[in-house]
Amino acid sequence: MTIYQNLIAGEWTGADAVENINPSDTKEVVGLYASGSATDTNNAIAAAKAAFPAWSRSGIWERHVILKKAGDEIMARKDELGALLAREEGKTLPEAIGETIRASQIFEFFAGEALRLAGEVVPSVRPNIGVEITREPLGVIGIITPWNFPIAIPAWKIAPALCYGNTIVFKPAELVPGCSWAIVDILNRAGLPKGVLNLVMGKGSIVGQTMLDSPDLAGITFTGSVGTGKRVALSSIEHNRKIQLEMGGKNPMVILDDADLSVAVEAAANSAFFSTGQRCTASSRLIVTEGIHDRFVQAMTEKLKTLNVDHALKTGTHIGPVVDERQLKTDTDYIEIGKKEGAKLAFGGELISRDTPGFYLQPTLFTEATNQMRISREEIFGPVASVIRVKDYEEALAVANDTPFGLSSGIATTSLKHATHFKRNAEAGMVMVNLPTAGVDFHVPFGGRKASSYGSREQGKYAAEFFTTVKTAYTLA
Ligand code: UN1
Repeated sequence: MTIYQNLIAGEWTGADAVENINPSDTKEVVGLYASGSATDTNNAIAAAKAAFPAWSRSGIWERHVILKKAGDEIMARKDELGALLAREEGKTLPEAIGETIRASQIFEFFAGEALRLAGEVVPSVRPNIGVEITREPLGVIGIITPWNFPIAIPAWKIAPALCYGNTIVFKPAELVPGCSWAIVDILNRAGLPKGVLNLVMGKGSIVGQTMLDSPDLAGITFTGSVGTGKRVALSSIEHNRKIQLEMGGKNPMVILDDADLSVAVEAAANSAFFSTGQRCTASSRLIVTEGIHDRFVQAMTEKLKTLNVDHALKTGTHIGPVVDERQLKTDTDYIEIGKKEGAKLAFGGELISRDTPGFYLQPTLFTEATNQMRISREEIFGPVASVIRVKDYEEALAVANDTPFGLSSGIATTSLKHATHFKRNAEAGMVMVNLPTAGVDFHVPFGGRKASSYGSREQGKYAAEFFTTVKTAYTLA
């Protein structure tokens, strides 16, 4: 089997490789991917540093053309890349193709943004002096991405980094190197100068740690666990480095008595179980008022019976496998914890076997949960959700906000009054009314509050906050 190598200083390199395994069929090796060393990582950082002066002064048309080419190629290959994504991560083929289209759209968006870079010219408070305010690229950016969105999250960090003139050392999650390799290959062929974008696949403990220890990274943008995010933060203070962290969620979905039941069930089932619940925007706490509680639980369990858990590439699959054995163990451990804490298992909870050996788990719904239980406070990152019964809207809002996290918060209601109040008072970076908490647009800000996020927003025009630094220049006329 050929080895998909790392890209360092414009050269494909690396002989040590690991297998990329398909979670829908653990007998299938998706490919062999290089596993980089500390030396590889340091070489990549040095290459990015050497490439920065020229790239930071490159023309905006050159950046536009490269980003546009990449977006176009990703779109043209959406079925093939979507299938690769589904094979390495386990989300269903339609979800994977949708994510691939999103990645293409992100490149198209930032191709456009490259042509719209602008600053401000303002008068000084002193006579005969002019003031210019401009944005300059930050320098070498470290990009560390998680396994759950193998193409969209790399795209939404790489595209703005390049658009604003930064160079990159990119470390994708070890579980899903395939899509990352593909987009680096696409960008490399699209004409990026050597060293502007370096790919170092491999272990967090080696590649990631070497990045954290480097004084030469001006910024790190990271999506992943709270624990690793904290380590990124602490090491970055020492190096006076800018950071952008997207970490966990324990997102609430409030369902009020006046909700349209089918809208509520669609939004809750999608948020909690699609993409196998493996989204930091998933809702795992369904906070339901008394008057609709029993009808909602009944309709949810009916809905769950109709969802097929199976091989990600199989037509008709609604929920693919869990990503790997370790995540499956976390999920089943939390199911046991939920039972011990006294929540009632209303649906699922069991492993299932299919034609191929994979990590298949039923969508799992607890009822009679309280907001104090561990299953309500800790992020599980699997197809497991709990229903928490509350008296009224006021209690629902209080429970929704009573969490260490603050990424996305949803409400199902037909009341304009409650929807408006919730939008203003939900302690989250994103609020969804009559929509799933997960599934976001690519052109508007993404991010959260509290333990979910740190630093400025990702995506859309707001991405410039992280990927640039502001300069104020005064000139005597
Ligand atoms: C989405 O819900 O469409 O890791 C995106 C995550 C998020 C992305 C969610 N950063 O789940």
